Amino acid sequence: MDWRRYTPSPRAVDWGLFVAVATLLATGVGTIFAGTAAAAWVIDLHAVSGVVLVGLLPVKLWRVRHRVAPERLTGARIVSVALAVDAAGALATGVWWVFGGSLDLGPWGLFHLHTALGLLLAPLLLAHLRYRFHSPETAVRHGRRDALRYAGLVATGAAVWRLQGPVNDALATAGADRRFTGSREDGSDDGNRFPVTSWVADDPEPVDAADWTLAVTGRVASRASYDLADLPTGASGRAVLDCTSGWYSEHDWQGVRVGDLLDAADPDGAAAWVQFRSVTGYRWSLPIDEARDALLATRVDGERLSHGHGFPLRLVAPDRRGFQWVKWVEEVRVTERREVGEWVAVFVSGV
Ligand SMILES: Nc1nc2c(c(=O)[nH]1)N[C@H]1C(S)=C(S)[C@@H](COP(=O)(O)O)O[C@H]1N2
Ligand SMILES: [Mo]
Repeated sequence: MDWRRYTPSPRAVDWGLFVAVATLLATGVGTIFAGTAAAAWVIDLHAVSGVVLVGLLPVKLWRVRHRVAPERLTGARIVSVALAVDAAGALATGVWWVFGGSLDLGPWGLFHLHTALGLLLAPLLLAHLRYRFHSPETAVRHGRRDALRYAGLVATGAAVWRLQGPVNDALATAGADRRFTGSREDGSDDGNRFPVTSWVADDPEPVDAADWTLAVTGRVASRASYDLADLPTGASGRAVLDCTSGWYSEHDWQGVRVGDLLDAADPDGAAAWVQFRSVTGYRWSLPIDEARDALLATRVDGERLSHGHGFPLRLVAPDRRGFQWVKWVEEVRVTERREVGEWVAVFVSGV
């Protein structure tokens, strides 16, 4: 069989690689916000782009194999080799994750490694393009034929991605129970016995309930302050905490409906967002209508929340990824606009 018949021309391979890696980066970062099944396409596109890259990378490496002889290694080539190794590593860890692999890297695991290798592609690709960039005019020589080859490659990628589900099921791998986000189940319906995670570095001292109050502030007619014992608890709901580091856990949560706190405080006409603020400075906002249906939980599966999971109060925001479920909440702030700085706070609180 002559593989060249199925292989796009060299320039088209380079552009295909660029598009595949750019798509992988954009969708990889995009999964951070994929909370509902309506966003499953982000992960699907990520996976299909990964399979396309698996198809293209060997073609490119075969073509340039003579350039990497040790005596010919220049700065540009070292960047190229690093890029190839990193891409291969990101692909391998991604595929391994899909089929249920794990890795013990102290506080980190396989999914973290995949994320790190994936993010590293961005600077390496930029450096590589700086050295190796060719203008696009040379790309279109076999335009039609290459387009067909790419259509075939993408279709193959979609088929392979479609097949991994049944293969995982048939082999009963640890990858079989993944959610559409890629996360794997851990500790559902078992009270506090699920992973404790911080987005970056939050690790506060345990909160002393005697010193703690919950303040409702901002664009409200009557500000309020509650002791733990005064909180109008009695609401409950079932929701999935799905952390962007690759695990999810489903529980029954008990606590206060945010809508009940808002009704008591009476937001004014300009109120549009509700920000949940942690004792650590970590904070996140939800649109006010969504916030009404969210829960501030004091208990999980009937157990009092442990310190690690946010005692005395943590946000339960259904259909939102875990990093938005603020722990150790001490203030509910009604605002007109979303605070831009909360982005930064998520990264630097606790550092
Ligand atoms: N204050 C605060 N809340 C936080 C975090 C944090 O670092 N600080 N981490 C978030 C992340 S990334 C996740 S996945 C969940 C984890 O909740 P858990 O530790 O109860 O599993 O809490 C979120 N809430
Ligand atoms: Mo997370």
